[in-house]
Amino acid sequence: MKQSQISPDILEAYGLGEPTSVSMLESGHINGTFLVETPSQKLLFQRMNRFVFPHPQNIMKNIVAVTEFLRKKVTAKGGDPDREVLTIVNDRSGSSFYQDKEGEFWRCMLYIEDTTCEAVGQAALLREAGRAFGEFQNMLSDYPADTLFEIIPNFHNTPERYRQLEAAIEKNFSNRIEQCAAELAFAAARKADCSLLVRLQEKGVLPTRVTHNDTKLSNILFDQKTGKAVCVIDLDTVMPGLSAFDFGDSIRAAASTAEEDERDLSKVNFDLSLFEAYSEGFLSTAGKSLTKKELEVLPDGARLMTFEVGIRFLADYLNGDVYFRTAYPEHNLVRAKNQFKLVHELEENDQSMRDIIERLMQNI
Ligand code: GN1
Ligand code: MG
Repeated sequence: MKQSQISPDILEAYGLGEPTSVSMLESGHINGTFLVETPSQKLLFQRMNRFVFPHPQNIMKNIVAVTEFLRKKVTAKGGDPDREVLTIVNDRSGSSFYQDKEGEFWRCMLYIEDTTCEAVGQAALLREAGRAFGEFQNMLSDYPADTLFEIIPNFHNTPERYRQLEAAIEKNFSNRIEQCAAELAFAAARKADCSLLVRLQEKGVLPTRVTHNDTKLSNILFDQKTGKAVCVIDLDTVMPGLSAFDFGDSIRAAASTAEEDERDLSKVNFDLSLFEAYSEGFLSTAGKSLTKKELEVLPDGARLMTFEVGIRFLADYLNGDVYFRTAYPEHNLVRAKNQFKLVHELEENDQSMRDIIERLMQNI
């Protein structure tokens, strides 16, 4: 079966007959996502990437537990859990995932109508995104973190990510080191910075929380008519983590003036007004529950998360593009250059970011 297809046995496992349409959605670098329409419903099927996620069963246990917890919170607030929380659809045997004949793991979710995802934002959208991710973190603040599986160990351990880059340099599997000499020098100059937040976490200065860990703008569904954030999606990496990294990953992805694979670096800029809009939304829902130290390191989270994703793209480029889905040979290098341009601008705007957070916190 081709990677871009969904076979009839999968649909049958979910008790579905002949669909009226099936389309592959191109968003995301990791899983394969399909929209399946039948006369009575719209469903999303996802093939979970077995290379990235060797234990899909554990992901589904995490997601089922977390979404059930969130449904109760949303219901208690008077919200609509079918719209504001992802709904996992079980297969006919009652399982939250299905393994097909080829050994691939699939899951099925309800499609949430009249919503859209955005990759790059405007201020109003970012305020909403910040509010939604802040609220997500808030709702999970009393979730017992130690009951969750750590889906990808060391996922946001920046010094460990740096060691992975060093291993990729050492191997030089794809023989591409010369093409990225400037980027490797940029990374090397920031090696010491990598440990900043992880060290504070190890010392207990920063608390470990239940975090989303992939907070890009496209992981929120917005209401098509009102522009309000409806639902946080892509819960694959919900696990214990740092608030600064969830905040930082959003800034990386959404306070840039271009998408993360824009080649023309003159179009890639850090936009302080977008940073302010996101921060305003985020602090309005998460601000009160964050410690003074957590607030203080939010700008560090933005810089380090951007750097971390940059070195992951670079390592994957050196490893021969085995992790992130690429559309052309230099795609990962383009992404790394793009992220490093942003790191540079985040460094230059460090004080301005701190001033904004401090000012916004005065009204919380
Ligand atoms: C991947 O799920 P997706 O494709 O949105 C990656 C994130 C990166 C992101 C960069 C499990 O996210 O960590 O920040 O690409 N997810 C995983 O766009 O590695
Ligand atoms: Mg993801």
